[in-house]
Amino acid sequence: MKCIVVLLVCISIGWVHSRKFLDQVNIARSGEATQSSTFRPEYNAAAAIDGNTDSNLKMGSCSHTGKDNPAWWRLDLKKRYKVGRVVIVNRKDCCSERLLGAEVRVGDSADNNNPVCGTVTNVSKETIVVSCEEREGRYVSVVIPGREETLQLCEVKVYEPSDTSEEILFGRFGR
Ligand SMILES: *[C@@H]1O[C@H](CO)[C@@H](O)[C@H](O)[C@H]1NC(C)=O
Ligand SMILES: [Ca+2]
Repeated sequence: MKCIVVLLVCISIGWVHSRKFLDQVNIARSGEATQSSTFRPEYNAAAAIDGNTDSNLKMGSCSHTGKDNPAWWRLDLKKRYKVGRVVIVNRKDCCSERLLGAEVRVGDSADNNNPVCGTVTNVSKETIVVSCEEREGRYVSVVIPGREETLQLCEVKVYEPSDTSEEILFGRFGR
């Protein structure tokens, strides 16, 4: 009996450690998204957190604002998290250059006035990874500063820093 318990504990620890690298939880999926304006109803802010990374706007899974200054998209994570990586899937069928200069901001201010943790500098990549270096906050915003622009996001994924394996484990079963 003791042997089995020890074995199960070992298997669980191994499982947690492999999960840490293989299958981190995308915490964006349980948040709520809003944006500066919505070009068409099907291009609403939630399309960027629907779990579908299709980068063709016509497939109906990208958010798309009108021409705003600044254009912004904001995710409310509902509670404070340490944010590790933010992964952005840009629109690819057209107009990917519109995202150039977009800032990822993380913090507790609900009006996008949070510290910048990364800027989009290369729009030829469909998938853009921004490292937020464990900045803590309830809100993750993508803002295009300084010009009138259209903001399109086909998916935004948010991950906690990869060393918080306990949070990932309990996050999986606690929600
Ligand atoms: C931008 O990304 C593309 C595709 O990954 C790459 O080929 C190119 O070298 C990058 N440009 C810069 C300036 O980093
Ligand atoms: Ca999507």
